[in-house]
Amino acid sequence: MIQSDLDLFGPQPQRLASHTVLLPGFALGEIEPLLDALRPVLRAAPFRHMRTPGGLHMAVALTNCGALGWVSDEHGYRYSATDPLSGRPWPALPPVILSLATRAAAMAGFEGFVPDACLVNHYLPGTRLSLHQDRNEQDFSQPIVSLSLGLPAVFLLGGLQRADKTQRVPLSHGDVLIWGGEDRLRFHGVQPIKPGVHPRMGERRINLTLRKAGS
Ligand code: MD6
Ligand code: FE
Repeated sequence: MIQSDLDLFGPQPQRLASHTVLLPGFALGEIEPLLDALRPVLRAAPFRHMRTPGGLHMAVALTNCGALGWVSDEHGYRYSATDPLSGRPWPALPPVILSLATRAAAMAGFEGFVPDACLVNHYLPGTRLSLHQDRNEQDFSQPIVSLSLGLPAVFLLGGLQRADKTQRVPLSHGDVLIWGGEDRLRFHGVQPIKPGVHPRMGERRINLTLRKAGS
């Protein structure tokens, strides 16, 4: 039997909602350059556990690169131009990461996406991210581009109300998820990461979310 031509190009984009697109394995051809770019970022701005405004320790460890970084403390959630740990600006957004985000966004129909913030989340097995909306950015007309690395996760894609039912979306190493438009304010979260060791990344999941946070 002759294989369908489509199969020769690897997994195809999947539309999960009207303005939500999963690009399976989109980053697989550039993992090493991405990791090379991430290493100096993590040296300058190490992962840390921030506190929620309610005083709880966040299970996910995080850091940022780009002009703006997402931070959380007793005053609330917001974007800051400086790393509260060092008092210095966040490390610059590496060109290879910026390029990946712009290309992925264009594939999903968001031409001209230029992020100014990259939130880097670190999950150990057992870590989850509870259902939330991303609404600290100035301009909700811009999408968010999310890159998954390491251990697989189940992403929960909800609706515009917290109580809406959620879709379970498996995310693997190298997958890129883009969402915007009318999906931009959907509730979402990550189920607890299953124990495991990823052959390249070890016992962790790292997720990069690229946003246009400022105006
Ligand atoms: C994560 N991601 O996948 C957490 N937010 O680790 C997010 O919270 C997220 O992946 C907005 C858009 C895409 C995302
Ligand atoms: Fe989010």
